[in-house]
Amino acid sequence: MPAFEKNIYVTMPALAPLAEVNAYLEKVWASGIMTHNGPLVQQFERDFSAWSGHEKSVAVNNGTLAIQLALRALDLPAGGEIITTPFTFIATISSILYEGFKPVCADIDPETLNLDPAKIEALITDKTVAILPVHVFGNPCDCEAIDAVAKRHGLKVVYDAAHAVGVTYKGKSVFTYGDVSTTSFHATKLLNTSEGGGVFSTDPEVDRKVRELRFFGYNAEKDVDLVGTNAKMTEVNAAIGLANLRYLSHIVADRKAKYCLYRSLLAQNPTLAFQKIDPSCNCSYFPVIFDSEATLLRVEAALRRDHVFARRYFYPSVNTYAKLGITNACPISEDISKRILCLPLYWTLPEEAVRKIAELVLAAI
Ligand code: T4K
Repeated sequence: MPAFEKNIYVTMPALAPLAEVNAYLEKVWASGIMTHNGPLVQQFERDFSAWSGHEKSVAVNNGTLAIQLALRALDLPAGGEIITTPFTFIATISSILYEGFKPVCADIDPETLNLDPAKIEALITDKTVAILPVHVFGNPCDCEAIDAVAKRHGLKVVYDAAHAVGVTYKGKSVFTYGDVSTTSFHATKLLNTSEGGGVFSTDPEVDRKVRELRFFGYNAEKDVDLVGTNAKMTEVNAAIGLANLRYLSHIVADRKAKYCLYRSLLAQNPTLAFQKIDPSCNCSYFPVIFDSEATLLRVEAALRRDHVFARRYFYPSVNTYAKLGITNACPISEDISKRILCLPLYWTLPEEAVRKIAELVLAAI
């Protein structure tokens, strides 16, 4: 008999009661405005900025285009090199390539799993135009050290904060660091609009450009001064986001509590390692690092037999995808990628299930 009757996936969307989404949708139906920076998108941008404590948000249709628009808004020299992390989701790298830049991977810190600021400088060449770190699993990067390297070499910084809703660094929203930050409001994220993303900059010029870029490049005079695209968030997506936003503080607190529970239960086994997290980490994922890939595969298979579907975020280390043409080796990322598994963690996951999954992991090791 499997431990769980129904499948347990790595995550489930955090959803407000349908009636609360419908209350917003009624406004959409009444006005007939479905898209084009409508009133709900504007409200979502204002309310989300207020919740997270940064100045301005530009809502877009996903976290991948958010990175692309951020890169485009910075007017970086065409074809330049961008130093980034190999321990990330493919979208970080594909966005760099899609915008015509060359990704160069610097290795990660083995404890925080974020881009190691000490590894950046050796990779800077006369072609380097920017640094693009990721706040991995919602654990903030060492922004001070990264921004100092960037300043010394006259480079721009774009933070991929896809996992980092609600995260602070030195008391301020992580979205306020670098030249621009981006996030994802995908169904699997703490705050979801089904599909969606956000771009944040304290520079009004970057903010203006991103707004134009998401709307075909039109400026306020309906002239086109940028090569834009269609990256608008719809009113329906904003309605879902506004309803979910009311529960966001509760969702973050719930993740942190379940994260701590997993950690305390699994700490019994000294062969397991965990990401070293900052107190402001939003605990959006629960990654476990095993002593070998063989152990990981054994645990993953055992969980599957009990209908638990953990996920190998992030595997493989993106610098090893042959098609991407990244030539630098990143031994720490390559090693950790083979040994890290994210266990189910989401709002509606019962505490009892966390206890049971931890028990199954310990038994399978
Ligand atoms: N930068 C970073 C660092 C990122 O991690 C991501 C995305 C991005 C940029 C780009 O942001 P977006 O363009 O996606 O906004 C998922 C997500 O699709 C992706 O958003 C996320 N990161 C990545 C880490 O994970 P998959 O292929 O692993 O997810 P999927 O569809 O298998 O979903 C995982 C589990 O969630 C499923 O087993 C069941 C559950 N689920 C999923 C969906 C989509 C649901 O219950 N309902 C749903 O609608 O990529």
